[in-house]
Amino acid sequence: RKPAYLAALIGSDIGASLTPAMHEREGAAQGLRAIYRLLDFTTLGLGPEALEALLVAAERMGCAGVNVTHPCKQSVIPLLDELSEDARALGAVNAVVLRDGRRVGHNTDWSGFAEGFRRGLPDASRRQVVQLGAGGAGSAVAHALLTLGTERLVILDTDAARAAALAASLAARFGAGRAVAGEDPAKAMAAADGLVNCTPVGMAKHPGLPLPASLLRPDLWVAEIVYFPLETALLRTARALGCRTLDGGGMAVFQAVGAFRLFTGIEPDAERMRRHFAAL
Ligand code: SKM
Repeated sequence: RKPAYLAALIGSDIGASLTPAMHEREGAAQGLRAIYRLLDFTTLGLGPEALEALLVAAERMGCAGVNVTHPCKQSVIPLLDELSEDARALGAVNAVVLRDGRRVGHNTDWSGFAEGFRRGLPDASRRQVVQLGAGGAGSAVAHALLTLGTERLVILDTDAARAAALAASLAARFGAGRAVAGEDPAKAMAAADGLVNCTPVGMAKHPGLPLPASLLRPDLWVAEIVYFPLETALLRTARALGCRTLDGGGMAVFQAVGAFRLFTGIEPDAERMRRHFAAL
């Protein structure tokens, strides 16, 4: 009999997640009996205070690990035995390895974005980058960009205090001046090599552009983290102008690649997982 691989995603309203299919398909291709379940607070009729009960359930079922998503990426931390260095720095966990009665938290969101970027825009200059959105996803993407060598990251958010708080926390970790909260989008864009959108604008429920199209130029690269739909209005507009673009699929796939590696100890075939994602 093939070895079993059990995992789960814990979060609210996660019915449309493509993560289970990516893990199960890759697991099967690696010769495992892979089952990846959704533990959805909404469909279970539970509140987020049930997080610990769901973690215990996953452990008792023999899950090798769980991904956690909204609204649990911070609230899971006090329930863990250990954190990876990057998860601690980010203050956010999206992957928990369950082994020998211990729970170890990791963050494959930032490493997923970084890997998608390296592959998708390998030689793009990332010295000066404008980032729209300072929420949870934005904090992972900013960590990735600074790790990839961005010298100056200008963060814009409709909530100026949130942009300032993220910039301050990044500057404390990566060095003064490497991340700043911007005020004037036109000024920030004039000096930028690239733009990354970490706001929900562009999703079906939030249509439109996250900044005026007049601020785009053909020599910019433009990256998205939205992947429902893969082609947002921003990417369409940027591509029509001649910009190089990176869609949100990279981060979605490579967070799963990283989690699969952590949970199973097996090196997944990233290209196969990417092809599978594209076919979903
Ligand atoms: O961090 C990821 C998580 O690992 C999986 C996920 C999903 O499948 O919806 C979303 C992100 O939060």
